Amino acid sequence: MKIEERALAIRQCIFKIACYGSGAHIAPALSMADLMAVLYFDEVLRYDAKNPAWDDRDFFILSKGHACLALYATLSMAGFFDSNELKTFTHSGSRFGGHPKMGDIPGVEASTGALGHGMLFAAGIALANKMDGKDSRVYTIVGDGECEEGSMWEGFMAAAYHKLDNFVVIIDYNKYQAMDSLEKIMGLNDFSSKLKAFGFSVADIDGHDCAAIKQALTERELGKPRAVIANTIKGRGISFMEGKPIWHCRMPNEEEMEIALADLHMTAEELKIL
Ligand SMILES: Cc1ncc(C[n+]2csc(CCOP(=O)(O)OP(=O)(O)O)c2C)c(N)n1
Repeated sequence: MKIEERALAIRQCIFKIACYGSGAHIAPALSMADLMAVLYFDEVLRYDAKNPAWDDRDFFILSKGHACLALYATLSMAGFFDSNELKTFTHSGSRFGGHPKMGDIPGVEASTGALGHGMLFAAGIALANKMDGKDSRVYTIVGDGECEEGSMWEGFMAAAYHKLDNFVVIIDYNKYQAMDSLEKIMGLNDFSSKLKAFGFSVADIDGHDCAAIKQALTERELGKPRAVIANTIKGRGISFMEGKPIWHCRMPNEEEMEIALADLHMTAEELKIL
């Protein structure tokens, strides 16, 4: 399967899971689908779905935990668990809640959802792996709005200070946060020069261009952590959600559902099959 088709399959799966549950963050998950496709299906992340605790694995941590639909969709497609169980998303007693929980779900390496923590946790794992002489890498996806948390900049400082060249931070730069644009709430322009000043090696790319993503994720500079600024569109793949902050956490009505299905190249029947 071509990597772009994988990304579409992830988007379809995100939407299917959301329809089985409630309170789903669809648009934040759609924005990072191409990043997940390349990470898990284009020979970037080293993992063994049948042995999730494999000692030599790379780590992926979703710092913007509210976008867990993208993580659940990807992990199920990679074979970490049976996708059928995703039908229980957000149901009482399900291990698939609205934010990912470590220990409950194979492949979930950290419990996230409180913004401003996952990235630092990931940096800690990268530091520990380095101290242990392991060559594994640690990848994390953070939100651009999440970067308004002060803790993020402590993490960036620490990653550069410890020369974590096994650490890759991907900023899902979709220009929106919960209910409005980043610019209106607290503009954080020019991530690139800020992170370079902090000591990162930086790539600034189109976050929906799979070839560019792969190149940005695989290049590294000795002694420097890597930042990939992925310019994305929030809600990418469902026309009426794209770049519309109101869709941060909202389900479509009946009419909108038809448009969403057409945009995702799915029938109402296929929607039910997980
Ligand atoms: C510490 C903390 N404060 C507030 C929230 C509520 N919240 C959930 S998502 C979100 C916006 C996140 O924006 P961004 O990081 O840009 O992610 P996006 O969904 O736009 O990709 C907020 C404020 C939270 N989860 N954690």
